Amino acid sequence: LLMEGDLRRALQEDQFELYYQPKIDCKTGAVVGAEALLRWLHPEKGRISPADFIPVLESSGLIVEVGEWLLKEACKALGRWYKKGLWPANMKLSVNISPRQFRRKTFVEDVSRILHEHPIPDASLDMEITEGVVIQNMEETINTMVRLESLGVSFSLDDFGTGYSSISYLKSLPVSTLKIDRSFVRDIVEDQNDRVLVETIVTMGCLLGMDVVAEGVEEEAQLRLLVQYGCHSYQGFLTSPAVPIEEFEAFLIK
Ligand code: G
Ligand code: G
Ligand code: NA
Ligand code: MN
Repeated sequence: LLMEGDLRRALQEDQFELYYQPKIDCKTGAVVGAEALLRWLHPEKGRISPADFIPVLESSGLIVEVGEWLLKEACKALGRWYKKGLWPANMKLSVNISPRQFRRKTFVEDVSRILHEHPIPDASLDMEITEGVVIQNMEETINTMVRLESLGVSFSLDDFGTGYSSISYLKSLPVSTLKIDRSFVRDIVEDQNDRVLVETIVTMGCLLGMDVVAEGVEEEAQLRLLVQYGCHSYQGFLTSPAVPIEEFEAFLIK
């Protein structure tokens, strides 16, 4: 059982790490961005999946501190890659923002402070949000997003298609990117229904002027279909899982 104490200690003792997974242009194979993903190496229990510990971070409120650490790490990395000429100014790094973090009263000020302390190229920070962020108060959510946009932050709607009313969010929220959940991508080669769903989501996103990213691409055959549908980019084991910063830097150099 994961205890809050374990996580508090993890934060104090630097047991968290940020891994990076590239986002790849479906047609050209070029790197077009990356997603930062949290990793935890427990001293006794080994690797623990974020799917298991993020809910505990959320319920304990520790997500605020970890989220702040994570944003700083991501901005430091961005700044460094940019200085080294590894990160074109128009490329985006995405961080996942959890509902509790997003809804914190001081979130916009916190982000603003971090961006001042760790300068990054203009418009290079993207935040992946899920509908959990929106569920409480749409007006307040939009207000927070607009204020963050004025700081140069853009938004991706994560896990698209898995929730209750995602389509209404596309209508109301200032999101520039739509991420197709990997549960839809997994079987597109074999499953006609999944093909229809993915093609429809891609078409809708394109017609709305959004960037569309497919998650969980593991095979060439899946990629070929995504290209055919006009999907812009993808993430997946076909190119690379999320990897430690040194490995990701080597990937950028290549
Ligand atoms: O990378 P992996 O498949 O192990 O991630 C499992 C889950 O944990 C995914 O749903 C992912 O969105 C979530 N996750 C990973 N890193 C972060 C993070 O930094 N913040 C939040 N809120 N969720 C994350
Ligand atoms: O919920 P979110 O989309 O943030 O989670 C991304 C999760 O998907 C991460 O845990 C990441 O490790 C995982 N992931 C990334 N690429 C692939 C893939 O090609 N196959 C599978 N099965 N998982 C993937
Ligand atoms: Na994500
Ligand atoms: Mn996702």
